[in-house]
Amino acid sequence: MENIIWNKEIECADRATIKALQLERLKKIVKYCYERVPFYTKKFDETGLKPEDIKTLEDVRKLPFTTADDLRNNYPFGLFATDNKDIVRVHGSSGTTGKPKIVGYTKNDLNNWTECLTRMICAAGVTPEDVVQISFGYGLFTGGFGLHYGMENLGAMVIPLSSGNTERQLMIMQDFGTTVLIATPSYALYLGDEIEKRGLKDKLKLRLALFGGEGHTEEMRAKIEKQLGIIATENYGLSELGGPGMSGECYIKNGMHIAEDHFLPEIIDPETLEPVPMGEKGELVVTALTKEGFPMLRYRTRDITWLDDSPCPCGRTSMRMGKIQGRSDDMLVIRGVNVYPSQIESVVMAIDEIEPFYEIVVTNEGYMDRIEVRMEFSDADLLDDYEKLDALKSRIRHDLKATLNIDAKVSLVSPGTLPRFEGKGKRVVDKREVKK
Ligand code: DLL
Repeated sequence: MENIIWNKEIECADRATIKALQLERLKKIVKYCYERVPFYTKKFDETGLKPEDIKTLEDVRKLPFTTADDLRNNYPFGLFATDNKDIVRVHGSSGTTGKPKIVGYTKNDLNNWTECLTRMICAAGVTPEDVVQISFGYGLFTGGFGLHYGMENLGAMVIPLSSGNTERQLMIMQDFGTTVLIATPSYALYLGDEIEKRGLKDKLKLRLALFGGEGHTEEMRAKIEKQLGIIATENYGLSELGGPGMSGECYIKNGMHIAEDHFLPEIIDPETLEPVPMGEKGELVVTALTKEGFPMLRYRTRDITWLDDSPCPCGRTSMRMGKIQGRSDDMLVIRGVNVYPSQIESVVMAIDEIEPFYEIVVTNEGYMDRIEVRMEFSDADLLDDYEKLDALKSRIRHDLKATLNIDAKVSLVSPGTLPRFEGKGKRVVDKREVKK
């Protein structure tokens, strides 16, 4: 399959060229923020920092951080740098409760966003011949619109279905000959399960999927790829930095290429806030280098990852970021032990007799935290065979203990009974009064 590099000049530029461009843009955006966003003016003045103090890329560390709380405190438009008349679109975070984090785009911002997405989808292997079913939500969520404009810019045929209505998704997938699916991995898993159950795989032309908006384990990706007979790439972004398009895997799948001419990434130790050496894990902090409507200096994403500047066989020279290891606020502390939901997902995916759907329920009995992992067994006949069911439960409990270092209750439920998700999955139900 032809693999297009959309913007060779930037995507394959040597490191010195990229760094020079980043520095030029960093200086410009710092001055822009200082002059136009009172929030930044105040922050700079409090510490005596002047835009002229930014002389090298490393000087980015002199800048103040911006956090999710800063967005909330300035809801809805307080961090915008232009008049509302220059804002042509707003989007927001995907949370369903409370006030969303609102971001705004000027016309130029939308053009840059489309450019970044076009690069990303080409890197994944999409071509103008593809028929692309966008099953990300359209709305305040950035996923649907972001991918939409990128795909149109490339010249692919776009089916703007949005998420949900699985019957219709499957009908259109067959009737229109969809070749590329855009979905959260949770929704792709749900679709894949339905396709398998209905024996539709051979009636489909799917060859590729672009996932994003949430993480998945490699085991989960392999399962969906097999189920649908496709390859799936992973893509990352967040509303605060404009949405998808910040980084995405190429077809080689060895880290997500960052659009470094628009985003300057750093990795910090979330406790000390100091930078960590290249390749080490920490919290991703990003400065948006070109945004006009909603510029963002040193945004603390809370996502844990690492950077990789080694060359990629695809020919792109951009820095890559590793798979998100979890959010620093995703981590559950159970009886003093740190537990990431992704660890549990790895265990679930390794057991053949279990479906890939699961739910993690955390409760508090007295002072004791309890964790229960609910899973679906695949073979409905197991219901009549208590001995086998018990043996399976004990095996899973043993595997969970070996991975998590704590005892978890295992509950096996009938196939098809746990929730399915059309957007991002919500697999943790924390019922504790005081969450740790
Ligand atoms: O999820 C933007 C997006 C849409 C990216 C579609 C890719 C594709 P938000 O709704 O603001 O924006 O959520 C951002 O989702 O901080 C991460 O914690 C998480 N996230 C996004 N992509 C990934 C990924 C969009 N590939 C938050 N792996 C981020 C892990 C991800 N987590």
